[in-house]
Amino acid sequence: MTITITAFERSPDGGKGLARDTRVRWALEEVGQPYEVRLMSFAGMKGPDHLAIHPFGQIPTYEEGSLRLFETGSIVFHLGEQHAGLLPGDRDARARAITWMFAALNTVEPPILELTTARIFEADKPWSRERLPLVKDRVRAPLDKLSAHLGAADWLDGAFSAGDLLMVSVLLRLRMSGILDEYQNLAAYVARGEARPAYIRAFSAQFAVNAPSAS
Ligand code: GTB
Repeated sequence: MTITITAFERSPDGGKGLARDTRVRWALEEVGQPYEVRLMSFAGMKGPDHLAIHPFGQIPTYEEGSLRLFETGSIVFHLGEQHAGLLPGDRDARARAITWMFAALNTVEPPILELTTARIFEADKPWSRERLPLVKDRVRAPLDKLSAHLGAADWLDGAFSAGDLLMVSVLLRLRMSGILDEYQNLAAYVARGEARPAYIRAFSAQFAVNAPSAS
């Protein structure tokens, strides 16, 4: 059955792979499933056809026959449930991998999103300069613990899993801030994720659409 996902017709990040379709593309590549992409304009994302699939009018979405999904975490989880390569077979290891998926999206990502808001959308506010260090410290708080947990290991819990896919994707957003490089083992962890052939294929596919030179 054909799998179709949605992505920005031109991501504002200019091909850095930070929009969330990259996570879904990466998961699809890890499990070896071919997919098609429907590129969306901002207006199209808010139109009735797309809202019928994604109630919040965002990307990415996932269609497979009559199944229509939204929320990146749910899409990655679905792929992990349906195909080998993202979630371990052992019951307890699988539950732990799912726990790391939630940790990435619920614990580590929210302050990182807040940092993006503070740096970009609040930059012109009179209180912005004073607030930024507080927001950065809120980013560092879970990273201190994550770094201590990872230690010298390659992945969060044994073999690479959907938990690592989401955690690496979340941490990638930090690179430009310089905060990732404060944690040598986390920077190496992210680089390990980016070196996976599946990530390279996913990144290239989004880059072909979003690079400034793309037509
Ligand atoms: N919780 C949802 C999920 O995980 O799927 C969040 C989905 C979401 O935020 N989608 C964004 C979107 O559709 C794109 S990824 N935004 C349009 C809108 O809300 O109208 C967020 C994003 C956007 C841009 C960049 N960038 O340019 O760097 C990075 C990430």
